[in-house]
Amino acid sequence: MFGPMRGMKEQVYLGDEVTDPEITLPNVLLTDLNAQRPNPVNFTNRPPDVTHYLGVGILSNDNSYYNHPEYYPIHSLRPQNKHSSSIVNYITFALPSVPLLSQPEDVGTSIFCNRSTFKNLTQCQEKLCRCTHRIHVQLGQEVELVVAVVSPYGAGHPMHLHGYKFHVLAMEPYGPPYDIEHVEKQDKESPFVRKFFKPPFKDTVIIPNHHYAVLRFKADNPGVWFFHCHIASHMIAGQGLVIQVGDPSQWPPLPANFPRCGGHGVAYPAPGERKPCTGTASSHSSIGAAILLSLICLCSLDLKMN
Ligand SMILES: [Cu+2]
Repeated sequence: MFGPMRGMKEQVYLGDEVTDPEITLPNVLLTDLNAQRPNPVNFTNRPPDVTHYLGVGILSNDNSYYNHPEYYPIHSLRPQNKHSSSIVNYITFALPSVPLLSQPEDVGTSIFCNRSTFKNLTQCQEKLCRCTHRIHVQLGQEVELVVAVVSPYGAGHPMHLHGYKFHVLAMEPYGPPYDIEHVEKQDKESPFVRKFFKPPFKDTVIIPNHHYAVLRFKADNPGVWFFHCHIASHMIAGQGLVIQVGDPSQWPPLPANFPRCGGHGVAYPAPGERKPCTGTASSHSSIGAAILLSLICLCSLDLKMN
């Protein structure tokens, strides 16, 4: 059952018809609600094994995928015409060219990055930092994600985790400055209040602009799991990361004859045959860029012919 909600001038319940123009609809945050079922994992009021602070949003930096420094520089565009980079902790996610889960032995470690890779993350606010963003947790750890929306553009983001459901222990607005360093400092100096009694249990949570959410799960499902914004354009533009749980030796074996890179759904390897992928995230993107460039050239030719 729902009780009276915050911000109301009078006691109003969900489903009531509100006719008084003086009464504004309240903000109902997810953590105002209770889970209907008992917690699958009985978290008590103790710190998790590991906490990751993740600032998600949109950033207007010098993204070379959209702008050319000479012919189409971002600083020559009106603010409303500027392209934006999708980010988590200022990093734009790049899909790897090799499937991380089924061919970890073919993945070069150089494609990965995270917050600690960059000595000075402020550089990513000016220039694009694009790589396969990964955080690595141990199998069985209690993991907490403190996710804050840091965009200046007023958008919320529906963040979705593959492989798990998580408990939403907290969700609140926070004040400026709107960056993840500020959120982390606040939580460490005066920890955000966590709700351990019947916290909502979900696999997607919409985090409003300039709010944080505290998500917790037990990392008992080994593998590599995508955590991303579910707005398709944000996801494709790089608003996500992968959470690697455990090491490949702890992951379930592949089914027999599982397709390898180079034969997805078409060609299957002979027994014992290996088809290692070649290339990296950047070379993969170069191929994409070459295709895009070819299309642009073809369009230009077509225009000239007409
Ligand atoms: Cu988004």
